Amino acid sequence: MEKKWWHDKVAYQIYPKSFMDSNGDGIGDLQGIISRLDYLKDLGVDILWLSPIYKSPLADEGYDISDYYAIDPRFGSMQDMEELIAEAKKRGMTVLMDLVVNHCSDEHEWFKKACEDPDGQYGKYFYLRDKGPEGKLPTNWRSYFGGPCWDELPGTDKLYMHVFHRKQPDLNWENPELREEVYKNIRWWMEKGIGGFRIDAIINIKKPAVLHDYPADRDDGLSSVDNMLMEAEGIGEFLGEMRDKAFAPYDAFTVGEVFDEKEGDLPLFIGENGYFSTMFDFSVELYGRSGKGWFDMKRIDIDAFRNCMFGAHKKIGDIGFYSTIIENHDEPRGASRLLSDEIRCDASKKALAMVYFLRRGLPFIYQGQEIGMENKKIRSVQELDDISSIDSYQVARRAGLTDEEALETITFHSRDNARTPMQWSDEEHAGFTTGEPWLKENPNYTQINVQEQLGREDSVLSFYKKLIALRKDPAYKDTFVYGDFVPVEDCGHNVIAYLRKSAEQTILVAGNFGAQDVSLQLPLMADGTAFKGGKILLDNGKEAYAEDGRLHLAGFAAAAVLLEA
Ligand code: TEU
Ligand code: CA
Repeated sequence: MEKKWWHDKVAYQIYPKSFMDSNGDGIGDLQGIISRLDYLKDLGVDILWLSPIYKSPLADEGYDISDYYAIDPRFGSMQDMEELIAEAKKRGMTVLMDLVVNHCSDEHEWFKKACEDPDGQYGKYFYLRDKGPEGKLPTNWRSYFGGPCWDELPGTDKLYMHVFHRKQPDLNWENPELREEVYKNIRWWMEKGIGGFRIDAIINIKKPAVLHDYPADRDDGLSSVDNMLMEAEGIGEFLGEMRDKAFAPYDAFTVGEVFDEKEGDLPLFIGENGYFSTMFDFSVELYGRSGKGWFDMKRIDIDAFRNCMFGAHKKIGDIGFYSTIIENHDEPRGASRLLSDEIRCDASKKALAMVYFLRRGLPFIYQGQEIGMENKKIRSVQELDDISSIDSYQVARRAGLTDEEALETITFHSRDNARTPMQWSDEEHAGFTTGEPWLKENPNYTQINVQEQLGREDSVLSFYKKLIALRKDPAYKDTFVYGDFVPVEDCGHNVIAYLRKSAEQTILVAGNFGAQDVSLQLPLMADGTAFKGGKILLDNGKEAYAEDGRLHLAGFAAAAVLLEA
């Protein structure tokens, strides 16, 4: 395998609106990020992915872009952005922008021009259709955020398609002129000195040749977008072209947000000369999904988490590298989702960090994860900001859940959980802003915050630092980056264990997520004999030792162990 500059890096996702506010308006901004670059450098991360900061009405918090060449004034100016890129570079870090090109904003000038002249040049940038008899919509697809995928094109008698919110009209990738506009924009940003892109919702850019109805799957008479995605063929032509014309000339690092790729497509996406450098492993995010809606999702536990992880590695083998996560800006906090109330503590948060971080793949940390931030208790639907949660709450109510039941289940999955302000200190508003934060902070900031954990040797934050240092330690780096991932299949209830194996080394990574001590049979060496013991490279402060072919883990213990013959 050809080695790439990014293979041994660690990435960090910043949700700018909630990271750090520099001017007291309650909204995080670029100067705020710049002021925390030393913190990120000290943590040990290399790649910084910024959720969108382009000009936007923020209907979907920036995933609705009205100008791809401008910074939204709420986040700062282009000069601030240039300063951020330069300051990051000074510290050996590189910045990724979010590429949101399945759709733009209905406030983008392309869309405004399409409204003025639907039959003209810009009409072809979108999916426009005539209304059918008696107002029949062109298709019965249900948008991700609820309601039909079609709305009236303002000032005309036509309709436009949006698979997300109505303020996010889908761009027509069949139009070569639109594609060239996208590539031009990518090159423009690469010229500014960014390292590459995280690529939003990309699977949605390809629609079937003929747009038509599918059988309704809820009593709203609509049908999930998934059906059309399954039918759509040929996305590779677009993605290959984008790679060749926009990414490759700059050796851009790209990470795809790819849900629902087709069976067997993984090599095309992230294999040798794939469309992207890497893509996220979303097996946890997909676990327990239900066609009925969020309210019907099944909760994941440690055993199911282990199955997701092992399944993903089986699927990818050595085709390429996944990017691994336990949370992001669309998901519950990993510590709340994967650790039930009974087992959630600092030790299990560290164990969770260890077992996902030392997998084969590129680890991404989502802001606040490194201090163990948790879901926020939301008491009423009025507290919700996220459009997706609000819709999902209504779906749950219509399905017959009481207000209390609907709130409980929706707020567990709410995207707002990850979007509460970063908890910097125990000062008012968690030290995030001197004003009123745009989204209320999690009241647990008085206990969980960066300032408290920074100097404390046994904090979750200190553990993340050690983990990053271990992964980059020249003595083990090749094994952690390129070594095989070998699952320990029968490790038992609430335990996750696997080997990272290179020609020279075998490192066992194991976490016990239960309160009881466990003793694991170590796997055999290649020659069929037993490993005698092992050197603990890192543990989470709970007792762990390898002896006579077994690994002993106290309750909630986790360790990375270099096995010794
Ligand atoms: O998310 C896309 C997304 O969450 C999914 O709807 C996905 O396309 C679907 O599950 C496929 O099965 C991205 C962003 O991360 C999110 O914040 C945005 O709201 C969304 O795209 C629209 O830009
Ligand atoms: Ca601000």
